[in-house]
Amino acid sequence: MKDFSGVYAALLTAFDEKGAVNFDAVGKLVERNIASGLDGMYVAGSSGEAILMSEEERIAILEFVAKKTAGRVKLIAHIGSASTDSAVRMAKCAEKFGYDAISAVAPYYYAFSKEAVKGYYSDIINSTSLPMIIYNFPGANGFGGMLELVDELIDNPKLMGVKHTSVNLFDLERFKHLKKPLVVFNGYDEMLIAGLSMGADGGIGSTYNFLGKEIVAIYKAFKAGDLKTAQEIQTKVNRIIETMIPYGVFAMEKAVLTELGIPMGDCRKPFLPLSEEGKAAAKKIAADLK
Ligand code: MN9
Repeated sequence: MKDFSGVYAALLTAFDEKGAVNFDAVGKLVERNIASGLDGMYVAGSSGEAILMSEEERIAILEFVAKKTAGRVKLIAHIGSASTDSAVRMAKCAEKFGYDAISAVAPYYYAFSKEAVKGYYSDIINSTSLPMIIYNFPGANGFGGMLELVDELIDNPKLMGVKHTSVNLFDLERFKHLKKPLVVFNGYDEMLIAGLSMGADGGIGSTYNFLGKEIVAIYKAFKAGDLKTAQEIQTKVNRIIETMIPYGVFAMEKAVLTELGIPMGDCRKPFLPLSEEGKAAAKKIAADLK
């Protein structure tokens, strides 16, 4: 199996003034991420606002990014949905488009039982030949039983890894020490070196879209055993993330990228447009990066 370790941008989706996907801008962002030295992209996940997009739009993004990337970096397709059937349809498309792996958040909205969530993952995993990276994001859907569930699914040879978006780094470490070695990704960018210290094989993050070079430098320094350098860059990154949080992280990331020359547009409703203060803060972040 491919070596999946490394750092992946959780690709943002650009929208035009009418709110439609702006493929031209998405293409530019793909090129920026590849040029930053990132190992790959995680496509149509939370950061890509996939939850606010139709199945057709998600499939169109998956296809576009695969064609644009053409094998230059690794690609993970997020195909998670509230509906198993929809997730399976998107997983089959990801396989057809040549993705390296699929990933799915637990089904949301209804408080599904652990057995139901287990059925969802089994159905998706059995629908393609691709490896699966389970997206553990308890903050989004309230599903907190993922460690136990992954342990129950561990014998499935296609279960390959976990994207762990949680501040519970004890669980992150435990995912690394189940019956078989899983590939574990750190999900909160502001805690990247903490996740790596607890055994994560890499990270997947939204800020990587504009801080790709810094993230690659953190990862390389950490791997080389230079914790001091890794901490210094993490602190630089975290000063920026701290500024973004009050205004909305995705809207701020889009505004920074727009300042850097890629017109990302607004986030989809019900996200609100970025405030004037937020725009000024984004301008400053972009100016400091230039
Ligand atoms: O994909 C992102 N996760 C979520 C990863 O947004 C839930 C992160 O990159 C965060 O946006 C980032 C800021 O909190 O760490």
